[in-house]
Amino acid sequence: MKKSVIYSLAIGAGVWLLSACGGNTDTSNGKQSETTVQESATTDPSTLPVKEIEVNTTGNTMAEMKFDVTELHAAAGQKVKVTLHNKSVDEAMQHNIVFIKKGTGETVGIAGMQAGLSKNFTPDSPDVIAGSDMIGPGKSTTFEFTAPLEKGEYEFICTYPGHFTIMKGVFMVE
Ligand SMILES: [Cu+2]
Repeated sequence: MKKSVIYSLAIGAGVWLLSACGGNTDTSNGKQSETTVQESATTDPSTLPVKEIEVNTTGNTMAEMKFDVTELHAAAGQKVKVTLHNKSVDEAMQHNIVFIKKGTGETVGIAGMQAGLSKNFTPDSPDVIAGSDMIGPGKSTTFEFTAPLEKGEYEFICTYPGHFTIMKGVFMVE
């Protein structure tokens, strides 16, 4: 198990390095990034501290509603504890936070509508990494999940019908 984890981390690092070398849009310092990748590749994710993330939702209309963050981070394989606070006062503002594979927001959002409220509008799908309960104004909810072992860019959305096109952000696994 441990061996395969390290193997997949090494693959991930290799892919990342290739793209870092090939990409000329990346303005970060290449040397520094390589060091970071090497450190991560030799770190057993189970020894990492739990990453605690607090996210607020704000706004009282479809036009205003949003997450108060646009980008979240975790290390590959790290345990993540997410607390979502719904800061709205309008009863129509029901929200959750669902972590998904990049580019699957529309697919997950539409399948979520069919899944229904009893499933927090979150479908059983390989595109879904983890998600919270759906909560109303003034409520908070906490859940935990393990960040993917594969480094890269993921996304988070609210899967309440009509919200996933507006309420979304980037989840970077490093
Ligand atoms: Cu929402």
